[in-house]
Amino acid sequence: MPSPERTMHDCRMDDSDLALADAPSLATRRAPWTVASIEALFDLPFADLMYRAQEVHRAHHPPNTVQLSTLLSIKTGGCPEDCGYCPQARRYHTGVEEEPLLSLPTVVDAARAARSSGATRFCMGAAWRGPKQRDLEPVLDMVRAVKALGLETCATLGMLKDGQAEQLRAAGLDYYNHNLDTAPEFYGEIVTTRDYDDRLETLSRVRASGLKVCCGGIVGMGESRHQRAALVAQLANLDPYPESVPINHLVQVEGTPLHARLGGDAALDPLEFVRTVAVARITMGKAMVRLSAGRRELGEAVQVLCFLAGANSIFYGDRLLTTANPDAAADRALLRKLGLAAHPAST
Ligand code: SAM
Ligand code: DTB
Ligand code: SF4
Repeated sequence: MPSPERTMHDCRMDDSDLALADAPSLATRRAPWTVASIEALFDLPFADLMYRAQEVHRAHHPPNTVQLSTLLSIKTGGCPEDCGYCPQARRYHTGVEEEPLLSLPTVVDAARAARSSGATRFCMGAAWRGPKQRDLEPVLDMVRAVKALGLETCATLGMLKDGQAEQLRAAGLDYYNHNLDTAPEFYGEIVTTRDYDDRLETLSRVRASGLKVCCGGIVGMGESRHQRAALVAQLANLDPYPESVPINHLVQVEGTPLHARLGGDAALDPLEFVRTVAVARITMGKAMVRLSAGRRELGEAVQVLCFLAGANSIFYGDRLLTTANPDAAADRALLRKLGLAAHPAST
């Protein structure tokens, strides 16, 4: 049995209790990560942290492969929520116009194009608080069609009601993305139109439906290191932890409250972002750790450190949802330079 309180030494010796983490069906529940033990990881000398992350990464994943995932905003803008980072919230003046749900052929064309340029995963995002049943029906058709192309499928549509996760799964969805975004104690400073428990409730519906969970957060919103550790603790203590963990760097968009609050400049030392990736890798060894929003702003050198820290997936394609992503050609060149191969879907 792992001890209830993890120490740095525990982390080193048992690497997140691999044996237990690998067998979630065992009756034994994993001991929870304490925020203090995760902060101790953050506090390691940088080289030691990277070494530890590499050890865990190589124990669970091919070390020189990265999954390419393409995002498509299927329903852009006009969102009623007030997430302080988000350019799609109706109440902020960010220049993002509300658009209707994309048509099925448009989505299929985009998915086909993504597949032709090498993506093996396709994630569909909608600027909804949550889907109404009449919204969900056309999305189910999109999921069926994208799945039929042989792509791994992911969707992020907001909060789900009873039965909706099951419908998505039956249509062929592999993963549902729903981020916790930040530490519970900081959440209320970023979003007020829902609370942390609402997020956790949707995550438990997703888990119960048999869908795989994609859940991560955003770094660089003015949170403290303690709060970054608390976010990772929340993620790593989900039982089982998410199969997919997107780590976003805040993209500061003019017109959002966070842009006003943080002044538009990089709010965070980039090495702190790298540390967050490494700590996510160490605490969630088997997960796909996705280097998500903010790669353009981070630049190549920091991205390389993120790969060394255990990131093994990127969003690939010239756009995220509404903001710019590195050019696909530049990404291919970067991966080639590093000897990183695109790897196939894991489903
Ligand atoms: N509306 C749904 C929801 O909030 O769950 C799904 C779409 S929402 C845009 C998906 C995720 O994008 C958010 O949870 C957040 O983590 C991320 N995101 C949104 N705006 C961002 C920004 N400016 N920088 C970094 N990540 C962002
Ligand atoms: C995730 O964690 N990040 C992606 C995806 N899941 C849906 C979204 C990033 C959005 C960045 C801001 C934008 O482009 O609108
Ligand atoms: Fe809406 Fe999602 Fe943006 Fe929040 S993050 S404003 S819920 S689209």
